[in-house]
Amino acid sequence: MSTVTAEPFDLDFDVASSALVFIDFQRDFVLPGGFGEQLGNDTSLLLAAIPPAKEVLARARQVGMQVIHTREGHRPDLSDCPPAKLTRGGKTFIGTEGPMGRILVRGSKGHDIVEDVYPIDGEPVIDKLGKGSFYATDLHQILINKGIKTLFVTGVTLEVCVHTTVREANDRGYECVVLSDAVASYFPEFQRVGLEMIKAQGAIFGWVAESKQFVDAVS
Ligand code: TIU
Repeated sequence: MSTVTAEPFDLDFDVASSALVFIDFQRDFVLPGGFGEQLGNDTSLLLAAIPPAKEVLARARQVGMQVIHTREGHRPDLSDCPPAKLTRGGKTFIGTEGPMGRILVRGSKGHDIVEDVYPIDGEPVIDKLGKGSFYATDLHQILINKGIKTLFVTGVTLEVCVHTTVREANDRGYECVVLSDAVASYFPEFQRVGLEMIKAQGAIFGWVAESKQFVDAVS
C-alpha cells in the first residue's frame, strides 16, 4: 500500500489497483488549428500540462502502473455525432477540414494524441463520443477486468472532459486523484475553480495532488 499526499486529505492506494489516465491529449485540443482554437480559445495554456504529464507517464511505466488514454472524436461519416453537437460552438466545425485534417474525426492527425504522451502497447486507448470517458465506451469493463479502484487523472480540458470523466468515475465507485499541474483549461479561472470543486466538501468528487506528489508516492 502507498499513500499520496493530497487535498483534502492523504489517500492510500495500491499501484496494482491504480491506473493513470490521460484524457484527450489530442492535437485538436492543444495545438493551433484544431477544435479548441476553432471554439475561440488560446490553446497555448494547455501546453503547460504536457511536461508534468510526460513525467508521470514515465514514472507509471517504470513502476508498472496501468496507463489508459482517451480521445474524443467521431466516425468519418459523423453518424455517431449527435446533431446538437455538430451545430454548437458558433459554427459547424466537427468534420470540417483543418490544417491537421478533419476536425475531431478518427484517423485524422488532429484527432490523435501528441507525441509527448503517446500510447504504447498495453495501454488501452478509449475512443469516446462525448466529454465523459464512460458514456458509450468500454472503459468501465476494462477497469473492472483489471481490478482498478483508484484513478490518477491528467488531461484536457479540466472543466470539460476531465471533470465529466471524474464525475462519472466517482459515481461508479472509483477514487479519483486529479493531478493539478497535469490538467489544463483554456480559462485560468476555470482551472482554479475546477480543482476546488473536485476536492470541496471532503472530496465530493475526489482528490487533488501535484504531479510531484504522485511521483513521490510511487517511488
Ligand atoms: N472545449 C473544451 O474545453 N473541451 C472539449 O471540447 N473536450 C475536452 O475537454 N476534451
